[in-house]
Amino acid sequence: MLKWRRITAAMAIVGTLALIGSGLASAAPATYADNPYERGPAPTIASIEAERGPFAVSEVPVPRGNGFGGGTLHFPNDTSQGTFGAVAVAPGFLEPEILLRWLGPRLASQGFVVLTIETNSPIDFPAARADQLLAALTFMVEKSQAKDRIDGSRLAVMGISMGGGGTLEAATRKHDLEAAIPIVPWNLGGDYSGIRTPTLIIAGEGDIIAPTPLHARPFYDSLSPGLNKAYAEVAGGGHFAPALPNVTVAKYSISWLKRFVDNDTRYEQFLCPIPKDPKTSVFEGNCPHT
Ligand code: 9J6
Repeated sequence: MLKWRRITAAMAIVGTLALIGSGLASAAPATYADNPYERGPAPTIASIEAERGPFAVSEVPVPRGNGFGGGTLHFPNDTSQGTFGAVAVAPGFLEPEILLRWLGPRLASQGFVVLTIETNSPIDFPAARADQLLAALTFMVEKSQAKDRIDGSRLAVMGISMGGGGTLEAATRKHDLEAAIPIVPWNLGGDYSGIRTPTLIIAGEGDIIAPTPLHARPFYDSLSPGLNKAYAEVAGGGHFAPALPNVTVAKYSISWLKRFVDNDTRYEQFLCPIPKDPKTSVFEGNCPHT
């Protein structure tokens, strides 16, 4: 009996020490303890508009194969803060990867591993681009040079034009993606009510190749009412605006990825309430995000 008392007392001491220990741990930076996916300092308008975020990045070419046409892998050099979410980005019809490569370091320097892909064929339609976005994510997680830097449970897709159509198809097929960002999306048909992934559609007000009344707008309207979703139209933006570095595309893409891939609510301020941004001609969405 006495022996058991002693053991119980010893366990109580161990338990107390453990509690003191965890108390000390929670005195460490509150942000890290609250959200293990948070990366980088508190954001500001200047930080989401900047050409580069806080992480130095590396850029390595990826050869054709693995289900997509190769491309460029961009990743933060820092391995001290744990893993990052991963984002695959696809170009549009006839577009080479070089046209969207700017998004690689722009997003990766904020704390993501990014693969800007070349498509198998320049004339691949959106369904094939969806296959390739998903193949690129698998490659990133399983084989890429950055595989050890990636949290394979936090993946996202983006794309321009037919790559945006592919983004919508990829999210329709794969419900465990954390974020989807179709940019000036183009596709035939357009019922995306099956998407369960938070989706930000970025369109161009002056797009005459994928006119918003025929593409981005009905795609957005088809998304489920309960979905975390938003629709941002770049004021005066044409179809090829995203082929050059574009601050509006970048700042809301960074905010959406941070909010939904990293669950980083510090970025909610840039999305909700819906921005009154003179660089956008339309901005809609549901808030607050859940
Ligand atoms: O830039 C894009 O990916 C969409 C361009 C659509 C052009 C078109 O109508 O293609 C039909 C084959």
